Amino acid sequence: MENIIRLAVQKSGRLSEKSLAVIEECGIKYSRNKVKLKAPSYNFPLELLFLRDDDIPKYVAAGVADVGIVGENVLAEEEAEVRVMEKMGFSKCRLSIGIPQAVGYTSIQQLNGKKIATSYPNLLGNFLSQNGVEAEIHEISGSVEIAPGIGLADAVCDIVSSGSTLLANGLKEVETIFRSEAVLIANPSLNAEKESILDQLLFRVRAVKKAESFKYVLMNVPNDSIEQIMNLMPGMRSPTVTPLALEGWSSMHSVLKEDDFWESIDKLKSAGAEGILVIPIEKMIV
Ligand code: PRT
Ligand code: ZN
Repeated sequence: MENIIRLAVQKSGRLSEKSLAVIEECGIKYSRNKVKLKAPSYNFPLELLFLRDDDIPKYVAAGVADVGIVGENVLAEEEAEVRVMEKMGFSKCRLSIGIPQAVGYTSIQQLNGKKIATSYPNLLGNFLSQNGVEAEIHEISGSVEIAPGIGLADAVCDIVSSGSTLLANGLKEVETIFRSEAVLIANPSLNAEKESILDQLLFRVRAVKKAESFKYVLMNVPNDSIEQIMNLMPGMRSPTVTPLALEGWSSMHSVLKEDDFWESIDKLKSAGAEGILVIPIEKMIV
């Protein structure tokens, strides 16, 4: 029985850098030779495999890799049998239908009988049939967005992030059919040893992810506002409060959720907090 897990990440592309950054933040060290497909870690029982993103789901399903990091869009399109263990919170995008800007849009029914170019025939096909639309799906592997402009299709179904690619090609987004982000997937039947390494990996990944969604906050507060501020910032268990040399004031330390950041800061200020310092957290284990 092999006592390592093989983690498939995208060789080069939009997922690569962030996938490797998470591995590094998990304290997993490896040396990479750019021409090689594999990189073993020397301080964690893991080997990295560098693959094209489209191949990751089937390689994980087949057990060539034990785990992988891939976009949900690719996973859903490939329909591979894997377990989704964790949403990674990066490479967020959506799969949308775009039509020429000059064409008015009233409803999805308008796509009946039309030709739609995409690299996602399964996801598009399912969406169209759920909506009772019969359209011709024209599968192309790249530069989907130029298809209407060169007369190859009436519409596109492609990944959108900022929307600027659609815009630059004279298209507008009319339907969102799928929302995606990078996920960590695993083979459905790992042996006990690999499963336990996966647990250790997930523990670290979650600590890194959690840290990213919180900030450490230090501030000076008038003593008679401590209770009010404590209610605004419950912290991990409860905030740390230590007296300042200045009579009537304390220093308060706690954590704040990134999502509520500005709203919380405004409330803290109106409750009398001063000298607010906000510090990134590297790892967070609760
Ligand atoms: O070579 P390999 O097959 O491994 O890579 P790839 O070229 O197939 O994929 P890659 O690296 O482009 O994307 C990998 C994954 O990143 C995708 O499967 C998505 O999960 C995710 N992702 C996030 C994106 C985008 N954002 C994105 N903007 N994938 C593609 N795009 C493209 C899109 O196809 C379109 O051409 O960017 C353009 C749209 O971007 P905006 O910002 O102009 O809307
Ligand atoms: Zn790809």
